[in-house]
Amino acid sequence: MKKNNRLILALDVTSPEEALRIAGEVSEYVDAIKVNYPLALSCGMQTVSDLAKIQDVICDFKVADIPNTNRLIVEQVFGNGASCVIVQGFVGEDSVRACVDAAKGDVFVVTEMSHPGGQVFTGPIADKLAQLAVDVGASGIIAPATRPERVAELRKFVGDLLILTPGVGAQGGTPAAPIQAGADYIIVGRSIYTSPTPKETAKKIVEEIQSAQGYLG
Ligand code: NUP
Repeated sequence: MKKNNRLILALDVTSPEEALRIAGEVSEYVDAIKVNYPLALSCGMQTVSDLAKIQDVICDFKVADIPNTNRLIVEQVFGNGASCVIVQGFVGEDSVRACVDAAKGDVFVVTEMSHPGGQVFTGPIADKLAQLAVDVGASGIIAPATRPERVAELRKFVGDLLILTPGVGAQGGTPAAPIQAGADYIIVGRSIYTSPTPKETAKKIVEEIQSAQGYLG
């Protein structure tokens, strides 16, 4: 996955035409497109394959099953042209390792989730989930942009693995804070795809990321 803008679009729309239009509009400002169940279930995996012709696609399927089922899911993800998959770590090392073994690209492990409920169950085990990501050879983790201090803490566990941070905009996080806390990318959905001018909004977010990087020196 390239690292030009440090912005990943969460494309949680439910029409193929809208998905392809927005993806095309913002393509120069994003490094990858993250698809989740809303898009995959409404548009089908053909749209995922179509998007993969425009950008690297991350399938945010939060894969969370026994090792064999995880392997079967991950094979479908990469067979349809995606370059990355997001998986849950709480199902245990064997299940996550099955994803890493089956992947033809990057695997990211969810740690503490960005919403308020994420602090209840995922928060207390997030450090272990980050360590698990390192142990199985994952490419990186998902950490909460809504709690930049947690991003900084989780960085200590993952070394130079990638940290992707959702929760910017609609969930209250800012583009700058997670980057200053050590995130490699921010993930933004609603703020961009519900904007009347998605391209302008994405450009503005990238400018904020660049200012934050400047601040880091
Ligand atoms: O902890 C997480 N928080 C989160 O919001 C892990 C995620 N994968 N996500 C996803 O990021 C969420 O499912 C959605 O697709 C995206 C954030 O979208 P938005 O809040 O910017 O609209």
